[in-house]
Amino acid sequence: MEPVRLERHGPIAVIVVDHPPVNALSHPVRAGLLGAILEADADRGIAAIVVHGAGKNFIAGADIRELEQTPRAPLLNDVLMRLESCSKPVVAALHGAVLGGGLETALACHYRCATPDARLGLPEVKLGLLPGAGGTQRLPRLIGAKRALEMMVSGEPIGREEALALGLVDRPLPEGDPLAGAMEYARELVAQGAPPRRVREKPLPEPLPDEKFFAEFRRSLPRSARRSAAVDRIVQCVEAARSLAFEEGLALSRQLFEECRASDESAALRHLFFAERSASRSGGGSPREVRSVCVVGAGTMGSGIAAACAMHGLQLALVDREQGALESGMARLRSAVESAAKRGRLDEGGAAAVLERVTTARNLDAARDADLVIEAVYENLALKQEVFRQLDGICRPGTVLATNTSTLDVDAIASATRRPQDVLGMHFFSPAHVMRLLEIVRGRATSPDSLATALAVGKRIGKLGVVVGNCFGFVGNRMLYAYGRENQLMMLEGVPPERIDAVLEEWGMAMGPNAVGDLAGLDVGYRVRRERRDLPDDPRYFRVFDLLAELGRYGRKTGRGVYLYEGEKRERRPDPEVRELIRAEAARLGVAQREVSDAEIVERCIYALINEGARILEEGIASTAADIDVIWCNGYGFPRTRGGPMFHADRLGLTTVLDGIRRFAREQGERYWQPAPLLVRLAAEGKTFGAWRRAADAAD
Ligand code: 3H9
Repeated sequence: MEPVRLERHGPIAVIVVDHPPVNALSHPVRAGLLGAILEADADRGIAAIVVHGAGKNFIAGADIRELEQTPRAPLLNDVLMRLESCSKPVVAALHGAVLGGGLETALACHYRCATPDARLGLPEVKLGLLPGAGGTQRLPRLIGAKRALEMMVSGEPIGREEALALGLVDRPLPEGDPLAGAMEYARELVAQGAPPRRVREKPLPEPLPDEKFFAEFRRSLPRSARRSAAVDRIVQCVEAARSLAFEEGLALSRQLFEECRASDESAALRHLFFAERSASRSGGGSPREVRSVCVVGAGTMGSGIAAACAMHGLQLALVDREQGALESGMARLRSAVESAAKRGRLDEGGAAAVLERVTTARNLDAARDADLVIEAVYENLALKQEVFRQLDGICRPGTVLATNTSTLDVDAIASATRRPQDVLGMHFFSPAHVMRLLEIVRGRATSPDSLATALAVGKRIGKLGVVVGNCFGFVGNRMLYAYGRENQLMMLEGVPPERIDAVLEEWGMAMGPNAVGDLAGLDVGYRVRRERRDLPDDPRYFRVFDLLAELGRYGRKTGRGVYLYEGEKRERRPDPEVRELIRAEAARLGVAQREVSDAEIVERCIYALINEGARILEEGIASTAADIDVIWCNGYGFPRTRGGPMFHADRLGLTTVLDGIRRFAREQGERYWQPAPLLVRLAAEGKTFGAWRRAADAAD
């Protein structure tokens, strides 16, 4: 079927964009649109034109897959210039997603009407792009430079009511399909003799932004936005809208768009766009229906998970043996729900409706009616096995039993039941009601349906679920150990912890490894390491964190860890005493002090991460390199503009990474610097992690 068709309803022409799933503006759509515009404009029997998107959305923007190639004519800019030039009124019938090139299309129409579900935005910046089809020139002319800049720099869409208030939408339509209302609007316009109204002919509204305005706007940007080349170019384009004629501003924005499109930043963000969507696919299983969830353990994690479930419409039972724990868990849950309500994040009914869905119990019998149980008790294998043994006796057949363990063997936990096919891991990240990442751990016997159920629940509660295999640390924490190891060794070699953090933060990590350690609590990792039997026999291994934990310096919560946290704001401050402690420990262990360059700090941490990622990939713990990228960008603060560790490695070239690892092996010894066999093979073959599939998967 043609992706664009022209329908005639008496004197009203309707151009229908019908290109599932989201009416993206791929080449055939642009060509179809142009053809339909020319035909409708030339037809004397047509008095007005409506542009409509079939399905649930108007148009969700350019086709992101096509952005990999040089664009083919007709370019969207040219199509929209022609649309705007139409000699009869053109009405945009807005509903659902009106995003990116979709909003730019609406801006080139002469009148805009919208149903209440319309979401209007220019999210290009999230893909490292700027609105390249006139959005940077038309939006400021319509709603003013300040609001236009805010929308383009944040990339966040606005709702219909705000769009009406801003003059971005002219007429509200009732709920449902917008087409009838839009045609009605078009007929009225014809009856009134309303002329075509072209945004490009409007001057920028007063007060005109001056140089000072733009300088201040740039200064007010958060650090991450100031580093983004796309943001910088968006501001340049709006400056051009102020000082240049429309056509010149448009030409400049097109040129800057092309620069963005060709940038590494945009390639990385586009990679993540698709990686995040494919990570959450079920891989063949059918999800079971889940209406009620039972969370066992009302500690920090348990109450956070419970809050996430209840806030997203699930019936929730929170269970803890201890009355005190149950009460403090409920207090945390309530405060999470209330703060979400304050920020307008809850649907109808607000906090009261959410809390009504929550019950508490001291006894596991409360799990009897649950469709899914998530266990979040203390991290101890025997305890968890006992909980699962009991659940096995209590729960209905088919209930999915999940453990929130971050370190224990999911198969060992499943073995306590007679239904290992229904057991899996759901590894949430703290705070569980905020962090998006969810590692879903596939045990040896876990069925595809159980996995699909966990993925579906994850999606429902706003999480990004990624299925991973069962091993110590799964994907995220196992790689974190490799990355953290180099941080620890460099501290012993004499690099101050604050310098390592500063260098890695400058490189793009949201937080350096030492600040992260303090935030998570140095005692947490310390306890985990005491339980492990597989650690290298190396007195230097995580010695600095262990030493600080032994001294009761647990991090933020004790006011001192690697850093000091004093004063009202409790901001991190380097502690000279820690430097001394590390120096003395290095001397005791006989670690020579040496100069380490900024480049070495980055390469040792990041190459260690990549090398471990390559092993994880080859072992099948992660299904694809893209899954690893999704995990590290969403759970560990890896810079999205670098696309994740495996994408970054592919961009650097695997030979470069391998050469670096071999150099470190020569300089530091081979103990930690054995290149992963997959890395060696792919580098030799000139291939990438991104394109690699295990033989069994490739044959599917
Ligand atoms: C742009 O417009 C540049 C312009 O300035 C023009 C310059 C010349 N392209 O998210 P979902 C696919 S840049 C291709 O799961 P939802 C998506 O991959 C663009 N494919 O559904 C998925 O496929 P699959 C600016 C796209 O209901 C399926 O559609 N626009 C695109 O949760 C369903 O997606 C944006 O950045 C696309 N543009 O959310 C908007 N969009 O099933 C990006 C979606 O095979 N899109 N797909 O995995 C979104 O924000 C959400 O997808 C949307 C729907 C809200 C529309």
